[in-house]
Formats: sequence, C-alpha cells, structure tokens
Amino acid sequence: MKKRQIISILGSVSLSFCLALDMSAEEMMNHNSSKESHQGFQTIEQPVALRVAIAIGGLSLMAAQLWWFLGSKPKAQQAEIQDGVQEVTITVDGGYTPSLVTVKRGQPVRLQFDRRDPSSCLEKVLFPEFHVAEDLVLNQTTPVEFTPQTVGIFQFSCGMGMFHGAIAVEN
Ligand SMILES: [Cu+2]
Repeated sequence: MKKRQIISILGSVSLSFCLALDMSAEEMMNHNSSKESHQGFQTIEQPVALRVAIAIGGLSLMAAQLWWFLGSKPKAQQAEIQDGVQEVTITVDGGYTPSLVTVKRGQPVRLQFDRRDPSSCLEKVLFPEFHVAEDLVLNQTTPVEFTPQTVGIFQFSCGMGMFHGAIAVEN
C-alpha cells in the first residue's frame, strides 16, 4: 500500500514537473515571438534544442518510472512443503527474487538464499521479527530457518535496509 502511494506521488510530481517545464518553454517561445512582432525582429531563433531536450528529459523520466514500477512489483511465491518444512529458494541478485514469500503459520520455514550478487550491500540478510541476521556467502546457498508463530507480513532486508523482501504468514 505504501509503495503504491509512493508511486502515485512520484507520478504526479514528475508529471507536473514535465508540464511546468513544457509550459515554461511554450511561454518562452510565445514571449520570443511577441517580441518578434513588436520589434520586427526576424533573427530570434526558436529554442528548438530546448524543446527537444525537454521532450527527451520527460520521456526518459517516464521510462524510468515505468521501469521502477514494473521492476518493483513483488513476485509472490508460495513455499513448498518438504519433510514438514516450508522451503523456498530466494535468488539474491540486485534484490530478492521472489521478494514476497507466502508461508503457513506454525510450520518451520527454510529460505534458501542463493547469493549471486557480489555487491557487499547484499552480504547480510536481516529478519528483525525473527531475530535473524545471516551472512550470505557469494555463489552459495545459505539457509535461513525460523518458525512463524503469528499471522502477518514480515519484512526482511539487506544489512543497510536498501533491498527489501517480505514473508506473508497465513493461517
Ligand atoms: Cu544494502
């Protein structure tokens, strides 16, 4: 829910930003052309380069937003039960995939963190609610185990809180 709000705020802010830029460009052009007619100047160039720059800027901003929106969509995955343990493999590469894992309450969970990202940012994974702080070895799979006792959504993150994932505990 929070993420959606951020997206909509970001969207409206950048949209108004684009509109404001476009309007100011238009204004400048109108201003220039009125100058032309009043003073008879023919040599004032229209700021074509400026217009193009604004168009490119706006488009790339929109593309960035789209990428961010699509890229940050959580990919939910239900843990599979094997020998009474709910197990799921999470790939650690520029974030966590899946970033949302659904598990059942009261049953042991084993998350297999497959770390492929050499960035030191992702060398630790923290589960504050489950009192877990695990070091992830590069190019290895590190299991994280706990048994969720309460229903809810519990976040996990890298050591610095830059990348996030969540465990949804259901009845
Ligand atoms: Cu980090």
